[in-house]
Amino acid sequence: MDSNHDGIGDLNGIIGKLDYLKELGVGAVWLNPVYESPNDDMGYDISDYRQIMREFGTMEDFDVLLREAHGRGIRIIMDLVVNHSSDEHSWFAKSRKDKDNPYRDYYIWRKGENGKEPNNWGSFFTPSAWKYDEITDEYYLHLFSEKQPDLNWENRKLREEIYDMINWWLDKGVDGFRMDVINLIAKKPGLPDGTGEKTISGYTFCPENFANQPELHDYLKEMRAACFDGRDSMCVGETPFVTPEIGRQLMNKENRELDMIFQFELMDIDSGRSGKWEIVPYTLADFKRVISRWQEATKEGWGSLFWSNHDQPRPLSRFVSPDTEEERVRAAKMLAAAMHLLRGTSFIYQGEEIGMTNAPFTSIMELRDIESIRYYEEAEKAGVKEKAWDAILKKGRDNARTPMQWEDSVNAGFSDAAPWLAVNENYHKINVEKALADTDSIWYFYQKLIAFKSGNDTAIYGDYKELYSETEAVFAYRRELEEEAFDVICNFTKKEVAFDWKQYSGKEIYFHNYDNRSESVLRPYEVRVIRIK
Ligand code: ISL
Ligand code: CA
Repeated sequence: MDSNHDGIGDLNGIIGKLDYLKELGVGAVWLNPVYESPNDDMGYDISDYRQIMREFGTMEDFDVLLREAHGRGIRIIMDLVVNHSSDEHSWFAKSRKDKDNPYRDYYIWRKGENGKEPNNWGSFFTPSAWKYDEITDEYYLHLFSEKQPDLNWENRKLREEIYDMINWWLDKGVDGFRMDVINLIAKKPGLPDGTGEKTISGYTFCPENFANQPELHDYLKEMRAACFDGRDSMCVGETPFVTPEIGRQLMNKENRELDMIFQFELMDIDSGRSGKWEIVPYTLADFKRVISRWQEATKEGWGSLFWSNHDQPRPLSRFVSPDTEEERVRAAKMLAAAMHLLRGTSFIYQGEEIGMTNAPFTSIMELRDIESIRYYEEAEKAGVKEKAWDAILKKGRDNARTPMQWEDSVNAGFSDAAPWLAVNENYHKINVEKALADTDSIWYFYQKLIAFKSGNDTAIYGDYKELYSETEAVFAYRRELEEEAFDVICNFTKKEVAFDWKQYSGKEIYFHNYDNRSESVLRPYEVRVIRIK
């Protein structure tokens, strides 16, 4: 929400919507980065970790946000982006000056190899992960854009500066952190060449050399002891490329590393070997297997539940394909129950609660996301821009970044100035005001679901067991504690599926998305949550 007519959402805008969040039942807000940043990657490139981005407000505004949120029983979780900083951070300005200054080693510098990059690593946003710097005739490593140089975690002083900064925010009263690509902070010693396939620009994208390295666990333990032990706080690690085995290590209580992680197996389910832009088919069976595997893996730790955030397309456009307004509403409720009744902490992304959908972009000029823009440029050079555009429409990050749709007025009520990214035109029918006026809306379904999830022990602690796994089109599971159990039964398709409800007759229904019962079928996108004991 923009509070000062510049088309950019801001802290005062959030403060004005805290009552809205409270009403929905939200217990904590994760803020994407709000620190000072040149915004090469929308704030994930921080130039000062102890300042608020000017466009978003001031530190005084931040303190008010913290106080007002806490006053309503809402916690504030910050984004912690410490795999890299901005190249405009003062550390990097000093680091690049000469080879013997004390900041040189805060980043990862290497000599070139025969006039080329030090190794063949490809980056997330650019062809090579190295950028040549004339000043000292060396290259620096950047896994993301060239304006996001990777920090060198082998340097003890750098690590201590980061811990000081974390403690500074915790002392201020923030309740925890979502740690951006935290499992990339340790790189494989010697930075060896990747051996996998080459990308379209000839480099090799090789997570095996920069994700989940053994030293990662040492750094996380050290950070935990230096910052979090003895505090009432929460850390969730954003950890692409983790397997359930590594996940267990990261969130196992005794290990003293993280509290939760975001796993990516589900988000990568439609991605091919060369990454997210290679869109591959998957079946609901694959989908169910991934969910069940992670429910199993988080038994000893604690899971985090999400399929929507600022990096992902909208699930309503990605995992189902409703044609009518009625189908959209039903599908959104079905997806909500399917995801958020699993065991773990639910993360809901803005607009999910009103069923927002992907943006109908018509040209690359409308996009703001560096990832999509850079990919399009590369594809254009390689002569495959039509295919790239198709992939961007399906999976580009701006799909989910369009402004929140508050009401059916200019710019969806987000701002009276032209927003930084255009609003989705469907705000005339999909908006908060409309949702609040209809007791049968997706919004009230979420409100009820959140209240249930926060207050029901079975929903919180109950065991998970997949049901009817052989029934195509259906995802179903049971949550069970000694004295109570319920089944969640979802039709993921818009086809009617034969289903025998007899065994459930007379049982209490916790949630449903059709007014009347049916005896022998699951209707399009139908969900029922039924108490069985
Ligand atoms: O966005 C992705 C898939 O579309 C991922 O590959 C993403 O780049 C990766 O999960 C890391 O994401 C995080 O760090 C990035 C930032 O651009 C993302 O917004 C952030 O969530 C670099 O800081
Ligand atoms: Ca503003």
